[in-house]
Amino acid sequence: MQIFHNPVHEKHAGRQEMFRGKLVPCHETPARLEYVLEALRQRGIGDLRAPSAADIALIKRVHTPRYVDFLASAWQEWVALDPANAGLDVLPSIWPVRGFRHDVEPTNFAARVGLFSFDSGCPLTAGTWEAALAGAACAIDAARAVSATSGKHAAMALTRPPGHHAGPDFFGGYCFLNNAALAAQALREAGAARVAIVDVDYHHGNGTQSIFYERADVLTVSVHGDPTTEYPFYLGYADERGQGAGADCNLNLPLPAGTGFADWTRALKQGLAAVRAFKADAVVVALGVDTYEGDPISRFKLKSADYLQVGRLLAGLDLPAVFTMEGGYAVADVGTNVANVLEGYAG
Ligand code: Q9C
Ligand code: ZN
Repeated sequence: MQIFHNPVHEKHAGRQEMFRGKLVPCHETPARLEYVLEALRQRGIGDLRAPSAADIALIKRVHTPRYVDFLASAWQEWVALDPANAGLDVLPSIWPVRGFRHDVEPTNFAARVGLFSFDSGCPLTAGTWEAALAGAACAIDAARAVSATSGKHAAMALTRPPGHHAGPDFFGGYCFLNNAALAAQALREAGAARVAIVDVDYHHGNGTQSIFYERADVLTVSVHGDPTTEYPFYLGYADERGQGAGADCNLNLPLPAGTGFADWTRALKQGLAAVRAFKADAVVVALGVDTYEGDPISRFKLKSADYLQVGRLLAGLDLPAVFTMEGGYAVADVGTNVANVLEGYAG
């Protein structure tokens, strides 16, 4: 399996996130990916590839051009406001809600940050754009690597920062560019008529859902913590089924906090049945392992050995597959859990 590794992911290193009323050290750290690399190396899984240059034009067909341009220049703008800002991260602090205008970009920097984000747990740092862009390139390259194949054949993009909370024109939830959506778009443009995205991260893939909500060519499936109690709260309910041409092309499978592997697997199988019914030509797996029992910010109860079975179930689709790396914050166990998925997948 080709593994596309973003060599500059470590340049995205947030200092603090707003969490339960306090600024706390970021949960989404460079160490997470180092544990994945080490686990893959130890088990001899996959061959590592560096990504090519990111296809910005493709990125601007998934995200709005004005959002991409904002991300590309945000850090420079921040430091230009005050040279001392170079020692601080950008943290969003103000947002437009119902009734506010979204079509006018304020000149004020903080106001523009709020226009393009949805939470204060997602610091934008000096290296965020470079890391996000290289991660996106990994996802696009992984898609292109499997696009000429059929049947079970996979590539993985080791994406940091993760992507599934990033929408058409907003960041949040530790995500800036939606790597899974970019992989799906790349698969479509390489000839797959129908692509499915299966999001197994603990949190609802709100960004991915929003990007494809009115499209019939990409099925989005997400198994996640019930948004009535779990982040991102404002999206991810079962009655969100897609709209317009995209009607019935979105499937949300929310589960209560505390759900264990047996019930989680039943939901995943329902999601995989939808992928088969959709007659997808390829699948993107948004692979978060924050469903793990030891995850510090999530509340499902999967055990490390369960991830082998997750991989086997995904392999049962018998489709070309692109894995993107999403959440998982029990840092020392993230490598084992990701490697178990890939090992189970490879059979
Ligand atoms: N009080 C991903 O797994 N913070 N993002 C939750 C709860 C946001 C998780 C705060 C969690 C985002 C990719
Ligand atoms: Zn998550």
